[in-house]
Amino acid sequence: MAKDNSENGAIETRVTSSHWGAMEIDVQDGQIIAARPFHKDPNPSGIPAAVPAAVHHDLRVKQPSIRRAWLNSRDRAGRGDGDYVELPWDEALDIAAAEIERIRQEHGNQAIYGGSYGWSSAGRFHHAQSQVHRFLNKIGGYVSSFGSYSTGCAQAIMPHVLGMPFLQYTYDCQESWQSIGENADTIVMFGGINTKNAQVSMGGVTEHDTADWFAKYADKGIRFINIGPQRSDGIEGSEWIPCKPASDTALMLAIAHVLESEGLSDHEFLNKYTTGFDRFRPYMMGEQDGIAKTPEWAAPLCGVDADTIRDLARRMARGRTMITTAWSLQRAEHGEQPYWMSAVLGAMIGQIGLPGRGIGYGYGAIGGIGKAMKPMQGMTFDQGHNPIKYFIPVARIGDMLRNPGGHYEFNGETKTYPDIKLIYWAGGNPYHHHQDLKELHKAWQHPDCVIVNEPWWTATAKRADIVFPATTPYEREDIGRSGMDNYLFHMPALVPPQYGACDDYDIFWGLAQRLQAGQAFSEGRSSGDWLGHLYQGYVDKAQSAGIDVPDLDELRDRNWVELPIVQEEYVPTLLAKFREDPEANPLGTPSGKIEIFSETIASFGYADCAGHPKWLPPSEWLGSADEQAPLHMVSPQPGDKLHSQLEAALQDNEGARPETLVINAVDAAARNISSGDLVRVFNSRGACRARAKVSEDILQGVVALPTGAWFGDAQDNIDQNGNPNVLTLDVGTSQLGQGCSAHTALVNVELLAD
Ligand SMILES: Nc1nc2c(c(=O)[nH]1)N[C@H]1C(S)=C(S)[C@@H](COP(=O)(O)OP(=O)(O)OC[C@H]3O[C@@H](n4cnc5c(=O)[nH]c(N)nc54)[C@H](O)[C@@H]3O)O[C@H]1N2
Ligand SMILES: Nc1nc2c(c(=O)[nH]1)N[C@H]1C(S)=C(S)[C@@H](COP(=O)(O)OP(=O)(O)OC[C@H]3O[C@@H](n4cnc5c(=O)[nH]c(N)nc54)[C@H](O)[C@@H]3O)O[C@H]1N2
Ligand SMILES: [Mo]
Repeated sequence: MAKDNSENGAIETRVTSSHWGAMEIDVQDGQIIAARPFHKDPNPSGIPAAVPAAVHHDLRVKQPSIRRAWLNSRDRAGRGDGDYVELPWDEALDIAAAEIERIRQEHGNQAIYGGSYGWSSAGRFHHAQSQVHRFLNKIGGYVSSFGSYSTGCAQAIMPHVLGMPFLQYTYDCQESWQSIGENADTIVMFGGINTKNAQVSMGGVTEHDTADWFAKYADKGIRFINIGPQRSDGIEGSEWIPCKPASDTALMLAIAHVLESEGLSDHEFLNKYTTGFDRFRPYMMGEQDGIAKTPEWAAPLCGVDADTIRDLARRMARGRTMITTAWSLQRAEHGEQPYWMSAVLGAMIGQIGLPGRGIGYGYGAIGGIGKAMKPMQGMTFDQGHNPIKYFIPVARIGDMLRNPGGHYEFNGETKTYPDIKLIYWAGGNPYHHHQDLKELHKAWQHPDCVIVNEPWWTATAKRADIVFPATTPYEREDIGRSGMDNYLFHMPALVPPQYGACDDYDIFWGLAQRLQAGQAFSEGRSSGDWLGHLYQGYVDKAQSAGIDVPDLDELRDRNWVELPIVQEEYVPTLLAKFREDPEANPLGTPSGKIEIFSETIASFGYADCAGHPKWLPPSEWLGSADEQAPLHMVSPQPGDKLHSQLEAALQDNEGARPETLVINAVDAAARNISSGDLVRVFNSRGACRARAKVSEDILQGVVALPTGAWFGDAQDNIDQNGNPNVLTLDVGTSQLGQGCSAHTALVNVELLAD
């Protein structure tokens, strides 16, 4: 942009993209003075308001910083004590490069963990994770990670059931909102469909239209049934069936039992399109273990009475039904089971593959799901080849650091944890996202060195040995484009790099040069050259797909363009084609059908994930609650922000921290707690402060504490800010999925003096 203007007092406004949607940003005298949602967005998120203060905040990492004790004596135990030495870029890069080299020489590249999970920022080129992966690949590779915190468990289980990668199912194979609206009349939502979560999407969604679809459905009389612990998980007007967290599989089994015993299951569908119902049925009917999975059996487990379950089953069988399952259900111990079981339910109802009906996962979890878009190839920065074959399921980082050389099971294989000497993180905040932070912190002492690129002094940056200050997207030029959106953005450098910040690309280039990989990393291109190169590749692909996009100069000029890729007419999904002709279009499972029983999974011999879905209570849930920890804590995504991002500014808002804990009125009264009171949330793993919000809209026995508050100073052993991960359980979902179990945690709450 023309910085000249903005430097003489004039206000200049440009649009840029973010994970929470496009924003219009006002710049004056080299400062961002305001950020508003893009004018084309019908339901914008409130997140942009925090951008100006965050970008210029005093909590920016200002210079390359090295932890004094590590610099002096390579200390590993004091991570988190906050005493850093600021060094010039050249010196800090020399020290980091020398340490990387030492570790490569002494231990090999399999001692470097570069999974570097996290959302970082929108923008196709300056994508921190791609940058760190490319850098590490060019110096000989790194231990990588599989899956995400979002859907790691689903990514492992669902290919066994539906025969395709879970994310392919999610993005390419789900019914569109339009098709659901036209064809369904009953939408049964396990975990709800959360419009607050639909504000966000990887790379951004420009027109947040999820809420509008619901308004249209409501006008048509479509019925929404929200099953879960919180009324607010369903859109307004939904019927709410309160259900205990982690008990959905029991409820689903009971619905299945009703379908089968009342002759409502679609055996024609089961015979033609599925395999293994005969192996599952005896378990469900109680012929195998003597326990019939009836509504009376499920009622005390899930807290839904037997008549309601029966009625629900009948409505699902008679209606034109879409069953949706939120991602949250698989972010819990045994999260494989409700995912698998909801597919079995869908199959028993027999509507899978019909337009707008059947099964869906993660609608509303992020904004783009359900948006019908013509496929168009994107822009991705080539990460190169990783010769190191070691990887971990992403949420097993604590176990890996604790058990070098240890064995563990993952999806049918026995694997070994590598011995990590160096962690390099760019674009993520493990001290926000990982479970059981106190245990993580102990494990974090294991490596010789931790390097982090970060714009702000997050909890993770504060626990690194070397911190490189990274620019934010407002300080560098980039392109914004998401496969789930119909807009394309030029993201201008709105303000100069703040303090001493550098782009991730230049940080890695500086390191690569010192490690004799400068040319391999850069291929002789500056970041400006790379942007042009990536964009040209995109233009070429768009042209061959018959879609007209402007060249880079024109895009710079126009700032944003709307792409003509919204899909108006119905396109049959892979499941629709499978339904049409299962012989010609088999699924990618061993049987070519939906697997209600999986020989493959059965052959793994896992007690925590058998050959068919089962009710397996987790180690912590209301069924195992006791006096010490009587309440189930769910830790949903924050409604007012993206994870821990922009927290530097948000935590300055009056009353914003500690984070708000939603507690049921009966539980609050028993503890003499009123709305606005300061409370202590605690269990045997840790404790944090929170601000109580007393509500009738959460099931008794359940509390909800959103994620995202920066793990703060643990004064008196209490996290002052309210990060739920001081309380959560760090176990894999099962030996099969090894996903994160964030929603599995029992806690207690008590009043704190203000
Ligand atoms: N208890 C509990 N825990 C959870 C969950 C839960 O439901 N409950 N959910 C989990 C899920 S689904 C997720 S996805 C994770 C999210 O966890 P994360 O993705 O780790 O969270 P973010 O706050 O988005 O972290 C991104 C970091 O990147 C930084 N960043 C932004 N732009 C740049 C850049 O250009 N360069 C660099 N170097 N850094 C940048 C940001 O400042 C921020 O610190 O949390 C997980 N944790
Ligand atoms: N505003 C905003 N939106 C976001 C994000 C953000 O940080 N901010 N993060 C994004 C990311 S990375 C992801 S992965 C998605 C996550 O999307 P989801 O996984 O769908 O979201 P959550 O908010 O974790 O959970 C939704 C609800 O599930 C309910 N729930 C928890 N456990 C259970 C259970 O056992 N059974 C039932 N029936 N319900 C349960 C809780 O009441 C919770 O409010 O959200 C995305 N959207
Ligand atoms: Mo996520």
